[in-house]
Amino acid sequence: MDFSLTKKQEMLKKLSEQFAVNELEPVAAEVDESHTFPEENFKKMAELGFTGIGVSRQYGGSEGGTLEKVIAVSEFAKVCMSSAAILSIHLIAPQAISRYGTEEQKKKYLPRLTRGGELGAFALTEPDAGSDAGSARTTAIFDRETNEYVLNGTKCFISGGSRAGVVIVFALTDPSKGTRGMSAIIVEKGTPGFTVGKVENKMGLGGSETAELIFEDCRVPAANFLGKEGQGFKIAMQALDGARIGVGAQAMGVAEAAVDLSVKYANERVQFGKPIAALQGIQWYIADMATKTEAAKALVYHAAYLADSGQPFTKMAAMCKLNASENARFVTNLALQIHGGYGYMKEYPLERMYRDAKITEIYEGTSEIHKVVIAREVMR
Ligand code: COS
Repeated sequence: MDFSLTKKQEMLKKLSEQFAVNELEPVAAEVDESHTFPEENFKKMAELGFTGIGVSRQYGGSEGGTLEKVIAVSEFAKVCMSSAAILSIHLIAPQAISRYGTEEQKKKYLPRLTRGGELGAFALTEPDAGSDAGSARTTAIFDRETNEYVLNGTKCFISGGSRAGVVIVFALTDPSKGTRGMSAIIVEKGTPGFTVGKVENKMGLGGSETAELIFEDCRVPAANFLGKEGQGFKIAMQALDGARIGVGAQAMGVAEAAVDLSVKYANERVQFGKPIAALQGIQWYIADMATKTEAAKALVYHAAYLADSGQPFTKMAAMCKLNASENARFVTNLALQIHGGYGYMKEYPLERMYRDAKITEIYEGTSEIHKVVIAREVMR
């Protein structure tokens, strides 16, 4: 399989790298420490077209597909995991509207979510429906008289939920039908009955806000219905298949950076009269880290290739996410170890990378859920 990049993709990689180094890296530690959403940088992402990856130019998008997302997200993740997560998760909403939206919805929402700099969010998880997403209880009951859906329920752990202008909410339009009664609805910030609850204080990803969203008799016009009635769970699962490749890209990027930082440090750090790079113990660490990271990258690219060539990719998306996220934890842990006491200090990015890497094993589906998905696909 040929994973070499086209000229356009090479240019995107260069642009992503320059933007990451010039704009994201200088504020990465501060954004994390102060738990501040990098507002200015998100606007710049929109101006440069990153927020419109995978969306038609006709609606303000930048075209491209999964590989373009992988390129941008992994470059961002090398310096700022919060920014990588913000972009990766934001893209779920415009891409879902591109795929399932009516012409009217595309014209209304896509320009806002692409060049317009408005953040998108994806609201599936509930306090009692995490891994078991099919047990979500939020309802959206149709009111014939007003031609509106009335939403009631609470979503939690929603990335970007507190700032998003456009949220795709999954709710039961027919609670008697379980997952087949779930539908997807576009809800705009400011809709009466829609409020932001608790904003979480997390171990990592300080710059990417995570919030509770509360719907109390929140009336949404029927025109905001996304896809068909009862199609919501499938829309969510398909969106998650794509999103999981995005998490694979985050994990791949942070691991690549951890390898590079470790090589640099090992060459500079002198102990016992020579650089620690001369010690076989360190060389073996680096050899393992580099090999496993290359393997993670190959699976992420493979999953992106399948997605972009229109082939089934549920299994490979789960495999690449499971593998890259476990590798990100393994590699950032060893990188921190190689840096010793310095790695534990906030002056170095290692401790942040280690904390940020951990979430990739949990969000967009835990490692355990990915094993369920992979086993089902492999053993059918
Ligand atoms: N693409 C399209 N359709 C899918 C799908 C996929 N990847 N996965 C499942 N479906 C469909 C099934 O085909 C089934 O359709 P029918 O009703 O027509 O038979 C329906 O969805 C229900 O599927 P299933 O029976 O497999 O659902 P389960 O309740 O067993 O749940 C898992 C499946 C566990 C895989 C799902 O709940 C999941 O992914 N959980 C993790 C959720 C998650 O990632 N949360 C993070 C949220 S964002 S931070």
